[in-house]
Amino acid sequence: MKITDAKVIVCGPGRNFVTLKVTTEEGLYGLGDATLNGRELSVASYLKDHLIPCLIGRDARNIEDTWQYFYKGAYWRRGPVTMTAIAAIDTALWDILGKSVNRPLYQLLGGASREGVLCYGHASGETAEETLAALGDYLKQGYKAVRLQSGVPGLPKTYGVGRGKDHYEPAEKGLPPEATWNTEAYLRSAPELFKKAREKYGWDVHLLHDVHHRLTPIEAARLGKDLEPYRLFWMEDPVPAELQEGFRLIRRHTTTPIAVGEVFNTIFDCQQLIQEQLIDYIRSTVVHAGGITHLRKIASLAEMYHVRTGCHGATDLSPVAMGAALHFGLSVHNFGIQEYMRHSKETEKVFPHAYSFKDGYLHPGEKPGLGVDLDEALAAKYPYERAYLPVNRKLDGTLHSW
Ligand code: EZ4
Ligand code: CO
Repeated sequence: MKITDAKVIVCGPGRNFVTLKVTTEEGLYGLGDATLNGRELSVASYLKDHLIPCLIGRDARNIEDTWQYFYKGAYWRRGPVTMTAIAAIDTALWDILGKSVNRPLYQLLGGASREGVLCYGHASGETAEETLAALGDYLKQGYKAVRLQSGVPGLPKTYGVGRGKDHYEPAEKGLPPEATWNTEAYLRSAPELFKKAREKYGWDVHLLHDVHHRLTPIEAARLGKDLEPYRLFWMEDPVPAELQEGFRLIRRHTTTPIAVGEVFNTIFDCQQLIQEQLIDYIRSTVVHAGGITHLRKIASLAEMYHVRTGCHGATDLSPVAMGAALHFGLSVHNFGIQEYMRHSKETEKVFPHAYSFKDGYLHPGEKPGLGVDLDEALAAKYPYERAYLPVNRKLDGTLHSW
């Protein structure tokens, strides 16, 4: 099964996506998501200029060897651009393998360990009342788990709060927008939101929250304690995670479960977090953590330490990554939950897919491989436009994590 062609497709149906399409001599093709929000063209170039020339002619079935070839063979290892490019190749090869034996991917990963993939939606609003109304809408749609984010009083714009009824999309065209941050106002308002949510909707729904890397360990410890009465499913990214040992401090103070890792790109980013049982959920996903091959290794390590998966699934991960995440989530034993932000209508049309949502669960479908396609002619109608995620500053102008 010789690889005869590989091309990178960059498109912008509502937001930018980079997709790799790998073709074999038999005429089979596989897709891999290569989207790195705000740095898309670097991955496209890394693939086109450096990896694809070495990929042509390789046997598409040697997935592990190909992964090692591009990881160890680069000499310069790890990093988001490298690992996203390797992930795209890896995902495309798993897609081809599934198509070649006419099986949905999850069957090649050990089969279904559950009937569906529990997912969480995103409820947000400028005020707690708006967020609670949005939570009510999600419950009506059948969601069993919902992330709550609300505006921080006094700040013009807050992470995670959608604009009007639009799908939440933080990247903006042009140069990076600037946001502001006030830790004290946030620490006062966040627990209030969850108090109100429990008072209004009770205890049957799983509630989640994303701190988005804004706190220090001791601040995160305080927030975790303040949230304890409301029994969150998780508190996500409480601090930036370059300093893995920093999580010890949070852990010492609170039983609120901790999730981290959407920006991690290898197992080495979470090795200490997992082995010291400093977290409960690992958020790394197929597209940014080296593909299905590498994510399976992360999950296997996590399984030994009672850590479950909780893959990132924002709209900047294309339906190709979502399909891959669902096959992974259906099969892996220590699955926890899957993030699910619905893509725009334009994106859904450009990427026809077999996965579907029902009663709070996602299922990857039964099509061979990933079950996700790319309509190239339609994609060509939505050209790439440069866009950036915001940068964030404290009220005195100091640059802060966004
Ligand atoms: O801000 O994917 O949990 N989800 C998130 C996302 C991230 C974006 C960044 O590209 O934190 O909304
Ligand atoms: Co997040």
